[in-house]
Amino acid sequence: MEKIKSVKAREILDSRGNPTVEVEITLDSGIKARSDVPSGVSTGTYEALELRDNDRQRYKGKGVLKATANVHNIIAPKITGMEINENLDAPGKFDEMMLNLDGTENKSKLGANAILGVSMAIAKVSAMSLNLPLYKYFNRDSKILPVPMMNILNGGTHANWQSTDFQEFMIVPWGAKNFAESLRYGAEIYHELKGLLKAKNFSTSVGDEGGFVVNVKSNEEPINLIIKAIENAGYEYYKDVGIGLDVAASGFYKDKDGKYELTRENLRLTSDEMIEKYEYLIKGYKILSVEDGLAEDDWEGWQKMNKKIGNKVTLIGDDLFVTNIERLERGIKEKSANAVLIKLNQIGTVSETMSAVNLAHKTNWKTIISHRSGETADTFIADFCVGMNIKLIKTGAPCRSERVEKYNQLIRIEEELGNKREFAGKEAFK
Ligand code: 2PG
Ligand code: MG
Repeated sequence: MEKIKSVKAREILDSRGNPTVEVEITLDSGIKARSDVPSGVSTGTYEALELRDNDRQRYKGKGVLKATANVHNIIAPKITGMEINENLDAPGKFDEMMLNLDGTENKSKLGANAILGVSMAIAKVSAMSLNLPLYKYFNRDSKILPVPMMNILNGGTHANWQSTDFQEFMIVPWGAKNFAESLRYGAEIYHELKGLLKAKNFSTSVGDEGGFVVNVKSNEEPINLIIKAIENAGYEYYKDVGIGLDVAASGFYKDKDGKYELTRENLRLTSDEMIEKYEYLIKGYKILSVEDGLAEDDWEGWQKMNKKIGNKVTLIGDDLFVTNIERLERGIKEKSANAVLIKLNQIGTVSETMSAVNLAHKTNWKTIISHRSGETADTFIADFCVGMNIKLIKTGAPCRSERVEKYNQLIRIEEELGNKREFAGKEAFK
């Protein structure tokens, strides 16, 4: 049985040039693994706490030296010397210990960034000590490759509000025959879109997730541009490639009067009017999914929305559920949505994330694994996705290495699985 020899944390940079936590764990045998923690900007209020130093002298207060110190001074002394289990509850045992050390509701004592860095690194060294690829560590029979949801037009905070109010316009190449092909469809369409934007004198600079930042007049215009790009690339809209949206409505919901403010369209809408807008878009464009169509506290609105359009579209809760099992249980009970976005750093441990995924699957809800807008080169989510039988992944445009590297890892996994592999394809939305 292998033991943990050392635990080291360091402050590194994420894709936005902000500090984040990296954890490196070494076993007695010399096996070593590193994990990097991502960071969002359109974060949900109910996410676990990302501990920042708030020292204005460094990185405008965004340093993470308190979090790395917590790994060194509080977590490392407890887990150094502990045995890595030879079975799947390895992250569970360590996660439970860290939850006890932290003792708060939202991981505010140690920081979810400190805890998650350790939790992911434990999973990685455990897999390595068993001589398994990470995806097989979560399930030795895993074989399903997800459909990528590629965010090729960035809005909201990811584009500093210089583009649409809706945050993400994603192409979904669900008609491809395997993962590598779906990625090829996506990349070809991305380049077609670039040409189209250029021809129309739009900017082709990109936002935080590698999608274009386009100064359009409405939140509908990008849909038409993207459909044109899909057709220009030689694909049939919907049959080969569909569209999914992340509205990220909490970002433009105004608490004072309970209205959703769509600056691009000069509109202030109620929940009901937002739902009507989605009905119109779904009818006109056969949109496949709408994420965070309403704000994170608008439980009543979500219930209405799901009742009205939940049978026609995948309704994904991101800020609403924050990968938190209690919020997810409430959503299931109230029939608020039919899918949940999964982000490890929203909850802060691998095992709690696994519980959220398992609960969703048991309830027949769809799950979508997601990157954060601030990312690193860590490809943990690609393996986690396959290992947990998650059939959809969103990890940005086919542009910017921190996004593309996750897709590339899935190409490697697909190749390694050989004949055993299956591509989720259209089943992913059933
Ligand atoms: C989202 C995410 C990722 P952020 O809203 O789904 O695309 O954005 O990481 O900024 O919360
Ligand atoms: Mg979202």
